[in-house]
Amino acid sequence: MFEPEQESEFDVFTDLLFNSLVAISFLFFLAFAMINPIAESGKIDPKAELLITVRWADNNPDDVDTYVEDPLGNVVWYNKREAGLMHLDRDDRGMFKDVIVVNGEEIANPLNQESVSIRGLTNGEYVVNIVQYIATTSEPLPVQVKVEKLNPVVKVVFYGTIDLNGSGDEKTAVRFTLTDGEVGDVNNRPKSLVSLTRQDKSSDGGDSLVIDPNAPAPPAGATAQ
Ligand SMILES: [Ca+2]
Ligand SMILES: [Ca+2]
Repeated sequence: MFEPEQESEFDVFTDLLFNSLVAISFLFFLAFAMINPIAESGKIDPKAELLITVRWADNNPDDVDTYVEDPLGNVVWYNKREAGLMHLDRDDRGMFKDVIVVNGEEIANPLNQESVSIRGLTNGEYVVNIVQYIATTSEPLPVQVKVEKLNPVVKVVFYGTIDLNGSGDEKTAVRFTLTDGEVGDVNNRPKSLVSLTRQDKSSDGGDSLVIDPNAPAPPAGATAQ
């Protein structure tokens, strides 16, 4: 006569087991739904004439910043993401599981990459600098820098790896000159863009370079020991 009650307990157990499996399956589905778009993020078409890509190792917690100066003296960087025809897509701060927004959706992203797109070509010299804002180790940080001219066909203007050596280290990755769409004088003669952005331009009538006076300098305490 106890048999029906035993069957009932068994049914409760199987129900719990089944529901747990459903819940776990749903969590797996959610996890894969969030992971899959990462592979797609490389297909974004920036609709630009020039594309500058700065990349360092996936999941590395170090923060690298990209600075680009155009021939008119505009400088784009994390505190001024639009300048002239240039646009910095975002300030990648190197933290694991940062997010990007693609088609309105936030995507978890181990990628460490900043890119600057330039909508139109201006005759004169462009300067591309990289700066290590935060170093978490004393090891040099290899940073890949790529400059592409996109139209009418993609042409790699520069591709190289530059080591950054600690918090505050600024390197000129590449300088190049455009003349009616033709690239020339590719070199890496050092030129500081950080010091340009920290200057007070109000005395010489400059407008586009005036920046927030509260712009943070590289944190002294962040230097690796
Ligand atoms: Ca950054
Ligand atoms: Ca990142």
